[in-house]
Amino acid sequence: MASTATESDQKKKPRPTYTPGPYSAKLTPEDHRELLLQLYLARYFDVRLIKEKKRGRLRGTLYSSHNQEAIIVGSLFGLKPEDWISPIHRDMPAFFMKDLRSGWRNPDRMGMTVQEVCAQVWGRATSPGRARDNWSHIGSKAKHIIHSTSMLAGTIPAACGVVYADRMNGGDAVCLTFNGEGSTAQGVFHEAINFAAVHKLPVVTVIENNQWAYGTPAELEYSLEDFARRADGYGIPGLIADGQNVFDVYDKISEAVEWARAGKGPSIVECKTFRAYGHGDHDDDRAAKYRPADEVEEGRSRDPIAVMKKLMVEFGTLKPDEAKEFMAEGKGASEVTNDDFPPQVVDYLSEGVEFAVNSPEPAAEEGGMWVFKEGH
Ligand SMILES: Cc1ncc(C[n+]2csc(CCOP(=O)(O)OP(=O)(O)O)c2C)c(N)n1
Ligand SMILES: [Mg+2]
Repeated sequence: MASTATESDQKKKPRPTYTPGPYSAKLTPEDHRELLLQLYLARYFDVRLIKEKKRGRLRGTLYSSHNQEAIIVGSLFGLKPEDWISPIHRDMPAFFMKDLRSGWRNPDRMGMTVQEVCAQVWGRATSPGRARDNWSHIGSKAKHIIHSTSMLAGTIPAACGVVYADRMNGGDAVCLTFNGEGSTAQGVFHEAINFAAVHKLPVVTVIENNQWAYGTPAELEYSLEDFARRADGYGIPGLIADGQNVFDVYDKISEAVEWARAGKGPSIVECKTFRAYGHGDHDDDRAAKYRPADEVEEGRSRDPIAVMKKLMVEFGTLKPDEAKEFMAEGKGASEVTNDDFPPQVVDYLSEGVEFAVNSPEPAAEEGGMWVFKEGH
């Protein structure tokens, strides 16, 4: 491309490729650094668990959020501690990343601990569900996290009830529900959002459009390109965010959250992304057959960590040399090592992993307990 600017001119005037929006423009350099660390943390959770499984210390299916971390991090960052969330199988880090902004080791933080979440993944007696189920089937009323169900879109009606009650009690909490684009075809998705729209409930529905629902491509799930258009049918706003860009996610979700908190009702925010691997790790080999290799390569080409580093360098909040440190971006679990992550990220998650590995399994006689009221 022809350009009259010399190289030194360009160095003097770095041009951001992305203009911060009304909310992200107010983020401080410290916020940028925290966001980047959180992206690393979400990624490290993913690759560490895959490594743990490969070395035989972990059993059960893993549902990777690799390449989708900017959605988790960017959407949680703008919430107040008392806001509610309902993560699903793709958002496992969200359970311990909620309210991380108030201090990773803050005992009063309104999020689950990394120990609780790891114990859940390992199916140990110390997990919130005492190993009755694994992965995302957890929640915490105290920390304002709606218990995840296996029924896709099933947490949206629960979210409606939670915020309806909160409003009646004089609260102003917002609930962020996370959903894959495939789940938007569920009947309950429509019923719940219609209810939220009619009652102007503060429910923000995040659609993580990763282009696939198990083996079904997006074009066989919905006849329009933008899943945000689902909002039109309910007369509510439908926003679209670049799901690889944490700043854009933060902006669009913050706009939706402010709208909801002001009493204007629900909205949908579609975050466009790409599912980097199989539906779960049991599907990795099959997914490589049903998805064209060039589509996968293209889908993984905008790693959210790399996108954020590039923007931070352009904004002047990360030095070019610093951007070359901790090169986790673009690497799968088998290529990446602990040296590719900031030490505080490795240390923090390792505390959770070691807690889980050293926790006991529940006693066999617990198996029949708490199904019916004990003692009857
Ligand atoms: C009501 C319902 N139908 C089917 C399933 C089985 N199932 C679990 S995840 C999944 C695909 C979900 O795709 P999407 O909503 O796009 O989320 P993604 O996995 O891509 O993040 C399916 C079909 C389910 N859990 N609930
Ligand atoms: Mg999907």
